Amino acid sequence: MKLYGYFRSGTSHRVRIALNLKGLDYESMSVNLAQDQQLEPEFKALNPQGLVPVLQTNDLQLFQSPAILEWLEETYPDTSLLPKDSAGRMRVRALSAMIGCDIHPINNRRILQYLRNELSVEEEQVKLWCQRWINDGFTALEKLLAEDKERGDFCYGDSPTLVECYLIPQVYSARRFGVDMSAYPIIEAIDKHCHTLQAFIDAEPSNQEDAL
Ligand SMILES: N[C@@H](CCC(=O)N[C@@H](CS)C(=O)NCC(=O)O)C(=O)O
Repeated sequence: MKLYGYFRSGTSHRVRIALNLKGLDYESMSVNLAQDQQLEPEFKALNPQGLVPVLQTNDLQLFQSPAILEWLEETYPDTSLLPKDSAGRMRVRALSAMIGCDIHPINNRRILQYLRNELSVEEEQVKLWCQRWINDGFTALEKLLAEDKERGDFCYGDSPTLVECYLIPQVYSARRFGVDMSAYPIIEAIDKHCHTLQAFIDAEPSNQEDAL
C-alpha cells in the first residue's frame, strides 16, 4: 500500500497509527502541504478534493480518513480497533467524531489560509481561533473520559481503539497551536501512555522522512 500524506497532517497521522497498530507495511508518499502540492493536478487526479490522505492499494484508491480507518478495520480485523459490542462501538465512534467532525475540520490548513490570506486575520488571532475549538472539544472529551469508570489506560478500555487514532494527532496539533494541555490531565496521560507503544512512536510527525 502507498500512503499519500504529509508528516504534520493530522488525518495522515491517524491512518499511520492504524496501519502501524495493525502491523501493515506501507510506503509513505509525501505531499508537501506547505507548498500546496495537494492542489496540483497530479494529486487531484488521486483525490479531486485536494486533501490528504489517500491510501492506494493494488485495486483501490481510498480517501477520507474516517472511511480509510473503517476499511482497514473491516479488511484487517486482527488487532481490532473497535469494541465487540454495538454500544462500545457507538461510544468509540462518537468520541472519534468529536475530533474528526467537530475539531479538526475548522482548524484545517485551507480554513486557516482563508483566515490569513482572504480575511487578513493576524497570526496571533488564527492561533486563538484554533485554541478556541480545540479547547471546546477537549473540555467535553475530558469530562466524558473522567465519567467513564470502566476506562483503562486508553479512551475506551485497556487497548487502543479508533479514538486514539484521532486523539493523538489532535494533541500534537493542540501543542503546536499553544493549547495549555495541563487543563486536560486524562488526555495528557493517554497521550503519554500511547507514546510508550512503538506503533505510535513510528507514526509521530517528527519520525517521518518528510519532517522539516
Ligand atoms: N475529512 C478529510 C479531511 C482531510 C484533510 O483535511 N486533510 C488536510 C491535512 S490534515 C489537508 O489535506 N489539507 C490541505 C488543505 O487544507 O489545503 C479526512 O479526514 O481525510
